[in-house]
Amino acid sequence: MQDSRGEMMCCRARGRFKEAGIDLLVGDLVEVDTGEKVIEKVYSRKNRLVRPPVANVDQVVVVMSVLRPPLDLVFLDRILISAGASFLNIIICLNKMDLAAARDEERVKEVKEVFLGCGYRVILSSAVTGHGIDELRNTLQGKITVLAGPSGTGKSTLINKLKPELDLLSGAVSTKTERGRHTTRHVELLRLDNAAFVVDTPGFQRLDLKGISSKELYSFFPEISLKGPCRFNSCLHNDEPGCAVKDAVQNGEIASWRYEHYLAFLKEVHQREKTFFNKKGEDTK
Ligand SMILES: Nc1nc2c(ncn2[C@@H]2O[C@H](COP(=O)(O)OP(=O)(O)O)[C@@H](O)[C@H]2O)c(=O)[nH]1
Ligand SMILES: [Mg+2]
Ligand SMILES: [Zn+2]
Repeated sequence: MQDSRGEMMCCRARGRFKEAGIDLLVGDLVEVDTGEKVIEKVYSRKNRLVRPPVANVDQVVVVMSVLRPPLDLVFLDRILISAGASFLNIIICLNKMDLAAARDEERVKEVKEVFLGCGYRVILSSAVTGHGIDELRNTLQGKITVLAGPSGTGKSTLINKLKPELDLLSGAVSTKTERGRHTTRHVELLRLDNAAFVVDTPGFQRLDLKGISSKELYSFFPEISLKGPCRFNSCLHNDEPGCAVKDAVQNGEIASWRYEHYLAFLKEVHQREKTFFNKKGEDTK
């Protein structure tokens, strides 16, 4: 347990929590009897993530690197859908800008524009030059933030930059796999200054898009869901005639790579739905 100033205290929880089936989670807001060192009360949660297991998350910062490892836009879109499906506020951080040569920088700026157009906040950063670090710090202020993103993109390094005393383990990216070697396994709220708490942990929930139906998939692509109307109300913007989304891709209003990701995810979700319904059919035979 830690108090609002970040002072740590080791406490027990009252037995009645266990009896009532309440698991305490990182991020829970609690009342503590500081004399007895016992947690007396757990406040109701505004949300809870399963992966990583954290309660009361205000936002997710998705950290991607622009190079080393290379910018993986499919992975980014997957995380955006997954976080969107959990109703989380999302900020995109494109890190290692110091490695971007002029040509890469142009591409990154294009990508940034696309995501700004979708209503996401985008921060360009470098833990090496310090570019964007103040913006990141302001974004985290007073909030509980989960850092998500592939390993090796600089999450631990960015947190170290924000608060050097934490001295988190960061891994040099091995040139062979271009992935970070050390990964952060346990879940802990790290307290930065200005009452900011961050969770630095790999893995994020539902990257396999489980629980998302083909009919709702496009609602996680803001630029697609705002287009329309299409000729058919039920249009999934795939190969239906009179599709306003396809027109918008053709005339450049919607980025073609975003649309391609949408189609690939749609196929994936369709496939799962088909297997699911086939299985159900067999079960009832
Ligand atoms: N050039 C450059 N390297 C960085 C930057 N941020 C992190 N790194 C390096 O990238 C590697 C992986 O960083 P790490 O923080 O462990 O990534 P994590 O797995 O996301 O926590 C380390 O060798 C860092 O020194 C950056 O902004 N620029
Ligand atoms: Mg790390
Ligand atoms: Zn359509």
